[in-house]
Amino acid sequence: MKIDNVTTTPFDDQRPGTSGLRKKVSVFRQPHYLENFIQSIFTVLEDREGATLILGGDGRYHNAAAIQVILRMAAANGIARVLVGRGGILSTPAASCVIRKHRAAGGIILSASHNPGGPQGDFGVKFNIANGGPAPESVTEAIYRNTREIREYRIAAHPPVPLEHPGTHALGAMTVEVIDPVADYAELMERLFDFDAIHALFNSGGFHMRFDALHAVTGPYAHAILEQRLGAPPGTVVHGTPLEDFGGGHPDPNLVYARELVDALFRTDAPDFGAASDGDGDRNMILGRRCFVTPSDSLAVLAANAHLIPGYRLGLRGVARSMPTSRAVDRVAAAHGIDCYETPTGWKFFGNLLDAGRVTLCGEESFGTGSDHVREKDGLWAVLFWLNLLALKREPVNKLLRNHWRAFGRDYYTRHDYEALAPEPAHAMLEELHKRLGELPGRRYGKRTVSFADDFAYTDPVDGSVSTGQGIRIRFDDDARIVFRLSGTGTEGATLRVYLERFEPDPAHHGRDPQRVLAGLIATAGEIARIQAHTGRTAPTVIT
Ligand code: G16
Repeated sequence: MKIDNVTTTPFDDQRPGTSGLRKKVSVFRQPHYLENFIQSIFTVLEDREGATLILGGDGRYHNAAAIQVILRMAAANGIARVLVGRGGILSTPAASCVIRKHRAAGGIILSASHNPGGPQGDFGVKFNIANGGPAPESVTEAIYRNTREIREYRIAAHPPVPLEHPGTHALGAMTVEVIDPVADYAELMERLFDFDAIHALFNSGGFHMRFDALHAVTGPYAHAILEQRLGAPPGTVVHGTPLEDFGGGHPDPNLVYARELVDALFRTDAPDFGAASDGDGDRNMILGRRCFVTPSDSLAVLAANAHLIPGYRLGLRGVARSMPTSRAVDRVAAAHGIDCYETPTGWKFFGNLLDAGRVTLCGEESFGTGSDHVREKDGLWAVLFWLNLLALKREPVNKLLRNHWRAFGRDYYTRHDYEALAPEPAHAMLEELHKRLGELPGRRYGKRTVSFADDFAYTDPVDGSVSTGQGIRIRFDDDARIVFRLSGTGTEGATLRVYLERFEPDPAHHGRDPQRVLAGLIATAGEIARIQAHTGRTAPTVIT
């Protein structure tokens, strides 16, 4: 097999963000762009000679072409064996599962997650390490340094490897194994959850579910697990065929982009349970009949009930949440006497805590929940966890939630996103806020006084690494909280995220509309950060 050493020059925009390198498809299609980044991954992967690598993606536009390039580069860089999902498909949690099960040196996942796809949409490359989780910052920074210095990449001359059917192919000295993308993952789910109980729920005649795969990667997984194994009637999974452009939709499971599902769950003939996942299958949204469960509440409910689920019956070692996630899970942890960790946004920050056995469950407000079963957040896992709970409790989602709030209190919560802002004023706004942090405590806004303000910094308790500048936190005398940060996953301008929350202990006040309850705090956020003056925006683009 002929191997070419191709001369190249560095690109200056290949620093991975919150979750891998995400850019417009047009950026990735520039000559050498993908190759430079992939070579930088292989260069950093020191034990690549003879190693096994996992490869797959969410099926979005450019997935198929990129996989062939990566296979040829893997062969040229001494990888011995690559396991690829059939058709180039692997959800992010399934990739994590396969990396762990097959003791691979790592995996490359092609996805821009919930960002739109298609020729005008986004593409992305994520690198996961041997524990199955996203590469930590030390590794992503090393990859980035390589992209700044790269002068040459290695690629084998070889025709495309057929990926449509399971089987084994030789690419020079390297073996390419095309695997069923669902099998290993489904087997793991069956070990964690009571499939018999969920099967009985689906066949009780009184329970109906709708799962919206948003034409993204979870379709094949949901069809196989919910309909074929668990006996949910055909048609339970909608939009279940992955499409390169996600059918023109935005594969983000939230109240705005999964509108069709939300509408279906709020109709008079609504199903009992609704759920959706995102482009690459790691996010989840949970709905009951006329009821939306915030991701922060979902994490708290799962933590409070984990001991009822077979895979977690010994209890939880601890829990973790990203800093902007509401403190609902903290209350469960306190009641159960277990540790609760607050980490920066980004699943990679949970990796060390999970590996060290300090936490079992973790989650984020950004529709991500997961556990130590893999090292990624896991959309379908969260759905199965809820189904298992519903099968045991046999009560509506809204009742389960109300009972949870009665026991622990309710953290009213919302996130306001201002998308596609001009980057300069957005950064200037946060810099201004940063400079004023010292003067905020003691200041009065409406009926609240600021009690605390900082820019969140995190010291990893396992390896001692420090991550600074992770978001501005402002707390008030009534324990209400506002967090400001810029998204690390957008590809168009800057996105400001404003996270708002307030605790309500009294069950008599648990049935209110969060936007109303938080209206005063929302106004205060606009005032403190001078959002309109800096951005010209009078309202957020997305409210969840
Ligand atoms: C990624 C990360 C998450 C993060 C989310 C939002 O999710 O894995 O940890 O919470 O982005 O990040 P940001 O607020 O910086 O946009 P995904 O599903 O896009 O991989």
